[in-house]
Amino acid sequence: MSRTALITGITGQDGSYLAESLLSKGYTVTGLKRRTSVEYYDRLAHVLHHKGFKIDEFEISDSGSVYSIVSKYKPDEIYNLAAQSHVGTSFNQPDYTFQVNAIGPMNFLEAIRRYSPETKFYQASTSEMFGKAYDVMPDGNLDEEEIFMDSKTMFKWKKCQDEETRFEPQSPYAIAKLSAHHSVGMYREAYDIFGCCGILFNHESERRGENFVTRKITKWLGNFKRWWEVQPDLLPPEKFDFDTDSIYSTSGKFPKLRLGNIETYRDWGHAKDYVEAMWLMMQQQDGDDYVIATGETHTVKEFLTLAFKEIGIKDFEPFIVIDPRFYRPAEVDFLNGRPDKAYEMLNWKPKITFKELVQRMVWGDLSVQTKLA
Ligand code: NAP
Ligand code: F7E
Repeated sequence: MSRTALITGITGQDGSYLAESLLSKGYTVTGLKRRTSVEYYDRLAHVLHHKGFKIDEFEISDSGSVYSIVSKYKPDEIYNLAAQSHVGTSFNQPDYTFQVNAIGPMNFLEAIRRYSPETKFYQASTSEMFGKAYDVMPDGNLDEEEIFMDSKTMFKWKKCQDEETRFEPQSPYAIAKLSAHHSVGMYREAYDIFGCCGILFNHESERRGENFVTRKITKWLGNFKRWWEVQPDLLPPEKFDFDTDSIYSTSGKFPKLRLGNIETYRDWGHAKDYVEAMWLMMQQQDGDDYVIATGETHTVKEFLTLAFKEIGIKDFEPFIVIDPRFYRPAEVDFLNGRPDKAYEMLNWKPKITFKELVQRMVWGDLSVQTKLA
């Protein structure tokens, strides 16, 4: 008999990639979604009609709803990906964010304890839990910006976060996720439930939500390139006129790209690689926590530079506006994962590089109908 899995957050970026991956491994998959007035399955086009796949409805913040689902399916594996996943939004909706991101996972753990104790549980933890905290590790092969020299040892040291780094969350989102992270540890200890937490660093894709910074940039580039291409005189970018808000050509204007803090560092990978790590964690003998990252960090500015280069623009500065509306009350300045444990224990390594990620996202948005990749 094929193994069974429940995936919450099935309509999200990771849910769609994970469903594809599990179905290709022969699983029977039930995707869980919340009730919405309009059914929206764009990201699931590849799996919607697969015979091993179906969708069921639930609400993660409602314990009765979660208990019913778990006792109905008693699956081999549950992947809890559902969340209010936007850090900026969590500052405006802290209560709701906590209900979904902290109470929701607790509802699943309690349901497993009561109704299906053999079910394995995956919780989508996050690098945001580290917040301002990082460690320093020796490393010999780094860019100037990533290192500082220890005057005694003359080693180069790399700032990074791994499973041992302390948590210093900086947002309601991160606090709620940290609560869920500790809940999994507690249910593991107290009730011997198989629970694992993937401490995933930022991962993006052509299917990324449109208000995360990477996709916001590539979506703008796609729209801009289409506008630029229909300019009758096809001006080179150096010939555009700029004011604070718009880019003028002889025949019209286009709004500039408005962004917040572009100095922050993120460790960006591709979601397709990261869902494989989720599955590998669930195949281990015991539940545990793993950092999943590329081990490389880049600023939003670097992402902008590479992305604009893809459409032939060398300098992105004239095309953007820094808008205080997109600054957060507290920021996470530097994230750089050290995924050595996942390399060693799970034999996992990301395949898609930062440069390829940027290219795939830009080219995804350059085609009018973003193809599922
Ligand atoms: P995403 O695209 O925003 O997807 C989130 C999913 O959660 C959507 O399917 C959403 O449904 C669902 N959801 C939200 N509120 C819900 C509720 N009240 N009840 C039921 N479902 C609800 O996020 P993602 O990028 O795939 O991330 C997956 C998980 O990993 C999230 O838990 C996120 O916090 C975590 N994470 C993400 C990253 C990353 O860089 N992507 C890194 C670390 C951790 P709708 O479609 O109806 O909104
Ligand atoms: O911001 C800066 C922003 O919203 C990245 C989620 O998947 O990864 C994600 O959280 C950086 C931040 O992702 C804009 O201030 C500048 O420094 O794309 P983001 P995030 O906050 O890192 C973690 C690991 C998760 O767990 C989350 O679920 O970019 N930034 N200007 C901007 N960010 C946004 N969204 N919009 C801007 O205009």
